Amino acid sequence: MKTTHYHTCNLCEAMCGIEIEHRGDEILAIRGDKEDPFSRGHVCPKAVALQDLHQDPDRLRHPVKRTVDGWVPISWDEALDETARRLHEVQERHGKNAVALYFGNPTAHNHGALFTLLPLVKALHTRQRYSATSADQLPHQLAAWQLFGNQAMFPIPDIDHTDYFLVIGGNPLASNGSIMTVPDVKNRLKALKKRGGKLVVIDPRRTETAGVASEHHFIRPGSDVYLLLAIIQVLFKELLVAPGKLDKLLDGKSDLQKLTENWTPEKVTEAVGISPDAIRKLARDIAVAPRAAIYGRVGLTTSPHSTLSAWLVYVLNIITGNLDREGGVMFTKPAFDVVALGAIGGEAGSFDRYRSRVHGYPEFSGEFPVTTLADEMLTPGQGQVKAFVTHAGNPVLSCPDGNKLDRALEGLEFMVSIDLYINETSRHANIILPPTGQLEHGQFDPIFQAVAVRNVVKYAAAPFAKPEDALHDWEILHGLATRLNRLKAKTQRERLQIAATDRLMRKLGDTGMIDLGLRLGPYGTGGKVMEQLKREGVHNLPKLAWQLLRGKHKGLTLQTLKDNPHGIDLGPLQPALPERLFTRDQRINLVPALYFRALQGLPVPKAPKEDEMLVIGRRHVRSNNSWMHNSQRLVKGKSRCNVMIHPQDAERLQVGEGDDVVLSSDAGNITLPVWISEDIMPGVISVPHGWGHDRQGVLLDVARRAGGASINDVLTTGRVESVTAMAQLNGVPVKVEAAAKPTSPKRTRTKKVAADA
Ligand SMILES: Nc1nc2c(c(=O)[nH]1)N[C@H]1C(S)=C(S)[C@@H](COP(=O)(O)OP(=O)(O)OC[C@H]3O[C@@H](n4cnc5c(=O)[nH]c(N)nc54)[C@H](O)[C@@H]3O)O[C@H]1N2
Ligand SMILES: Nc1nc2c(c(=O)[nH]1)N[C@H]1C(S)=C(S)[C@@H](COP(=O)(O)OP(=O)(O)OC[C@H]3O[C@@H](n4cnc5c(=O)[nH]c(N)nc54)[C@H](O)[C@@H]3O)O[C@H]1N2
Ligand code: SF4
Ligand SMILES: [Mo]
Repeated sequence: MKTTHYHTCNLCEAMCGIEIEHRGDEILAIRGDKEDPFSRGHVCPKAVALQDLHQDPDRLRHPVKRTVDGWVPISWDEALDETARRLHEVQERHGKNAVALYFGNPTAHNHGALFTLLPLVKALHTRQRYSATSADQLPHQLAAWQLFGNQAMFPIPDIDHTDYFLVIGGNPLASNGSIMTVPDVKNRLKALKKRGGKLVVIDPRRTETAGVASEHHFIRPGSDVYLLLAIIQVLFKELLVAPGKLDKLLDGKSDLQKLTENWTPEKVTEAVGISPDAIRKLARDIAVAPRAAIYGRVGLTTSPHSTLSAWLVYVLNIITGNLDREGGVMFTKPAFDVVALGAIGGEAGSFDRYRSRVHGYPEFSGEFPVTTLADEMLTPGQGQVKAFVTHAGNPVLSCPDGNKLDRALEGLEFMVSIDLYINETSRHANIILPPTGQLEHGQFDPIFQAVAVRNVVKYAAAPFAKPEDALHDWEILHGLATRLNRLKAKTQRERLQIAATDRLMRKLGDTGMIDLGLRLGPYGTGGKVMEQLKREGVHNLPKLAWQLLRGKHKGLTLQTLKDNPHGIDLGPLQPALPERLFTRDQRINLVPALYFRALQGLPVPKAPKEDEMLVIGRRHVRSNNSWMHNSQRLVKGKSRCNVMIHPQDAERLQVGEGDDVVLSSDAGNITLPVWISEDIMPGVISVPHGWGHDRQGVLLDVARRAGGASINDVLTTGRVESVTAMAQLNGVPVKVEAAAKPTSPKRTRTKKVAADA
């Protein structure tokens, strides 16, 4: 019998509703769910590839252990027991910080993992914590914490109502939006233009988004900070600063004026590559637009000066009165309030409480930047990392200097990966713990609902039953945490407490935790309990949880979501200040001390060197970071992993369309074909990341054959942002040369491993 199941795609941040038609275990079709009030039937090509992921013969279905005879299947009990025991042994022998943890991007798309990662973090109690954050949105979180008192309090563009949308370093038409959950972004942008609004894109490449924009400006990679400073300078100079109702909440306006007064358009124009007239026009257009939203994303947060740039984007919204107003940038009122719950759990934000062992890099939110991960493993001495846990991450392809990390992982005493595949990173593991696949678990998006362009909430039950002998991510993480805690427990009391927590978690399950969060949230009726938690902290949560879940409840609960399988629209974003501010005085200091210092240390920009080539990244709608490349229907055709280059540069290098070039740096080199196009600035090349699956031992049959190479084999860990030491992945100089022409008629791709020490 044919059945239709409504679900949510969790591959990117857009949360598209999907409709899965199946007969038993056989998937017949995956389509957009037209009745999903938020995504309105929109999907991208990746949604259909969920079927490939579900059926992929390379996807692991049971735990495996690496032995001299290769990978062998083992039971869950054996796998979890051995993993916990070996991690515990390493910590006993070498100290707590000898175990490092890395959480990757899909962790954020998995509610079960989000609910259970902190207990594992607590059980291991190591300072060696890492995640994709420091290769991604860290500067946004830092700015949100510094300005609004909570690292999860992101201002979200009110794209459906704005009159002027300025996108700096984001390409939502390919990425489908980020820290701005916005399914069907293309039609929303069309609607913006139709109502007379303007879309303006600032990007070193004429992107897909730039292609539908009213205006596009090429910008020299890494120079956004100078553009933003000059825009703010013009606003002050021309008396266009107008925070409106926010004015009474602001401190530091005159500091900002003083700090920016010398950054004139004339001073920055050469470095930025935008004329002083155009910069002035940008400033005036923002100021006169009835409602404007200024948005910066990955191109801005992973390039030089990302700390300052991310902060200045928020500042620009504030001083033009666009924060917290309709059509500007606004805060969500999420049904599952991760922002408030995070603050109660002590996770509002932190910076530089302690520093990393090898390079002395500052901690951010309990994590070190990925730029020091390999060195913490390779550098001998007290505190050297000897064991590693990865969850839903592939740092060998996603972090700078993949070859160095490869070498570092080789030298570990023990490694475990909680992952679906044997890929570039997990091939180094001793044990791999594979969770259920995307269509075998329920889907709820506490993070992405909290950054969506409307207030929405949805829970989708699993389309397919959990296979026998499979575990969900949350069960694996919880299982490990429980075992580690048992090994550490010294008293009978501690052991009893661990058993009680274990019982509670199993009884609640992931859905119980969702239900609890909803009841505590602003549409639930657990407001009093929430207040109690705020006063007393989380230690009382288990007791309160039971009271709340048992009690009668009139507000929004999990049952409400089950009764509405397409999701619920809770309305457009609404003004929320000052009540929503988490700062102690419920005010916004425009220039917190760390930005004051960073701005004073900002070097005067230099004109670009003539023969220097800066590399930037590129996302494609048919790809997803370093994975989903094992789907034939997504990777088919000519490899999209190529070097986009301007005709002028191609001529100088004497390369023609499709010819190979060698990209090199101190870290290593890769060889890729060129794609010559006027859609990129001269002096800039664009290369997608996450490719090159031909490393030895990778068990991804389709991906292996898909070609390409990893740009992160050329990017170095040494190039870090000066405040946070986070990775620089965009606007990085690399050497580009024509590859020696092959002597045989068939061109073969060469790929040398870095020879650095
Ligand atoms: N040069 C360059 N580098 C970049 C970027 C760039 O633009 N340029 N972008 C950066 C950004 S923004 C990010 S977020 C990072 C991403 O970097 P990572 O998070 O390290 O890597 P991903 O490619 O997302 O790999 C996800 C892994 O999770 C596994 N997986 C998928 N779903 C699940 C699941 O439900 N559970 C579990 N347990 N595992 C799962 C996949 O098999 C895969 O191994 O890359 C960064 N690296
Ligand atoms: N299809 C697809 N969707 C994805 C992903 C994916 O891999 N594939 N990854 C997901 C993830 S993890 C994330 S974080 C989001 C990212 O979402 P986006 O930020 O929208 O990602 P990108 O498409 O990489 O857009 C970054 C843009 O910045 C530009 N850029 C590079 N350097 C600079 C610079 O110095 N200044 C300026 N102004 N622009 C610059 C690049 O040319 C590029 O167009 O996408 C998510 N969605
Ligand atoms: S845009 Fe594509 S990948 Fe992203 S949620 Fe929608 S269907 Fe999934
Ligand atoms: Mo990301």
